[in-house]
Amino acid sequence: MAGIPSVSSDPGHPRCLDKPSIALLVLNPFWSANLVGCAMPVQFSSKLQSLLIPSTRVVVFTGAGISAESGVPTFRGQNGLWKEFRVEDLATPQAFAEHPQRVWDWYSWRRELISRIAPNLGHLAVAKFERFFSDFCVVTQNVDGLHNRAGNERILKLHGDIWEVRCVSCGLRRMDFQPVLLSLPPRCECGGMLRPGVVWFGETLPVDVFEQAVRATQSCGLFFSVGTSAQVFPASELPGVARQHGAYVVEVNIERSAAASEAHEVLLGKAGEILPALAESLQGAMSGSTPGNNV
Ligand code: BJW
Ligand code: ZN
Repeated sequence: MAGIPSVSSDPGHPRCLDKPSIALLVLNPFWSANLVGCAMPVQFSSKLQSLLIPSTRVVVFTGAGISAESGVPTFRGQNGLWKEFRVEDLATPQAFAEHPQRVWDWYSWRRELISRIAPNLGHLAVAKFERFFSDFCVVTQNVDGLHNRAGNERILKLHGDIWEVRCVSCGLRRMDFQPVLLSLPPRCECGGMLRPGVVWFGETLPVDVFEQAVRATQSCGLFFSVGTSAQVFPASELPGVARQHGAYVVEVNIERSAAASEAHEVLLGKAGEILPALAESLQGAMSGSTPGNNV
């Protein structure tokens, strides 16, 4: 990926965090205290612990919150993009039809920002999950490509990819990783205008990708919903679908989301702190040690 720094070049994310800031709310009454790795205690239920075995089918569903600790702004909330920008000016097909330059300026700014940052400990933990669980996929609403850069391969991108460009005339799609595009709006070889390869409000999600996401959600045994407000349809339905089909649903978020009521267990805290703790617990399972012994 030309122009994008690799994971290993990122010195900004220490392995252990000095000041643990996690407050955990565990809704399942049958929970055990497990202290894992680093300095930070993370507690989760014995039910969740029992599912952290390679044969469990796992889906990790992610939203903007997992990238927040890398420096990618979220959409909603105090410092969210929608506080500063209007959705209808930037993230609808109508906005692009009427003001392509304005829309591209915004995407160009975001591409440049994302090109300068790196996956964080949360992304890296999700990449460890993929190596541990034999049936695993990431279903992400994020367009930033940070799961790819963290090393995940099985990724279903519901809202497209900010690094993809698509011709509005001939339909050609290609990846373009240049952080700064030379002329905006960029043009296709056919002369048509290129648009960002993302899904805007009012547009249909890529049907095959969404179908695969629903199938994976319906058949998994453990479903993590990480860093999403679960306010955007149809992605917001997935935690409920997972629960209806028998999965154990775990939310990881700094606050309860609209989908928290679908979760069996809510782990309140930063994804970049909770997910690495879970990943360390997997390593304990691999080596046969008990995570509780790490105290
Ligand atoms: C942390 C953390 C940390 C922070 N650790 N956690 C009325 C009018 C018109 C349309 C509609 C309508 N009502 C419903 C609709 C449909 C519409 C919709 O849902 N609108 C609602 C907003 C009302 N949906 C659509 O139009 C979709 N298409 C559609 O429905 O087509 C029909 C269809 C039907 C059935 C099947 C298939 C299709 C398309 C939606 C496209 C969304 N596009 C965007 C932009 C993508 C491109 C880009 O990036 O520019 O996608 S909008 C934006 O929201 C982006 C995100 O992917 C998406 C979800 O946001 P997300 O990820 O949840 O982020 P936030 O910011 O909301 O939340 C962050 C969370 O992280 C918070 O909870 C924090 O607490 C947490 N957090 N730091 C852990 N460190
Ligand atoms: Zn074209």
